[in-house]
Amino acid sequence: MLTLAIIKPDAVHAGKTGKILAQLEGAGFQIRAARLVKLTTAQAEAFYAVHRERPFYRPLVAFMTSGPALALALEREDAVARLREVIGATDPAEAKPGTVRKLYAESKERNAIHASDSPENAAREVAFFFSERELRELG
Ligand code: FUP
Repeated sequence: MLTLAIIKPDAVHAGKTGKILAQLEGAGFQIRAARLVKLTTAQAEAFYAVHRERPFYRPLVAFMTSGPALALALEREDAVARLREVIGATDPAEAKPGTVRKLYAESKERNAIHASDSPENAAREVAFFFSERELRELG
């Protein structure tokens, strides 16, 4: 099963990409596709459309377009639930010790990593970044 992760602009800028990738691989995830992206405003708006009525939507879009981010299609058994465990709570202050967000997130707004929150969203989000063809050719 595949899920989508994004190492967000705060973590890429801070030089944490390698450590986070090592942690994900150590947790049993295989990288099936990866691309460094600088999201456009339209892409970030579409990706986070579910949050468009929330007060944090505009700042979230601004942050996600502020610099390069690393999109990843990750595979393992029970990938969606297991990746959510590995990344920790949205707010690093509430994240469990050893989770990616506890270790690397600056704040609830600049929280180092995204992970799909359901199998349906994982399918949609993987397809947002990666074509069937590149997943098949790389896999
Ligand atoms: P998560 O699934 O843990 O990434 O959290 P959400 O889907 O609730 O939120 C998506 C993103 O919106 C978070 F990663 C960061 C941002 N956000 C805020 O900036 N403030 C909030 O109060 C909640 C979320």
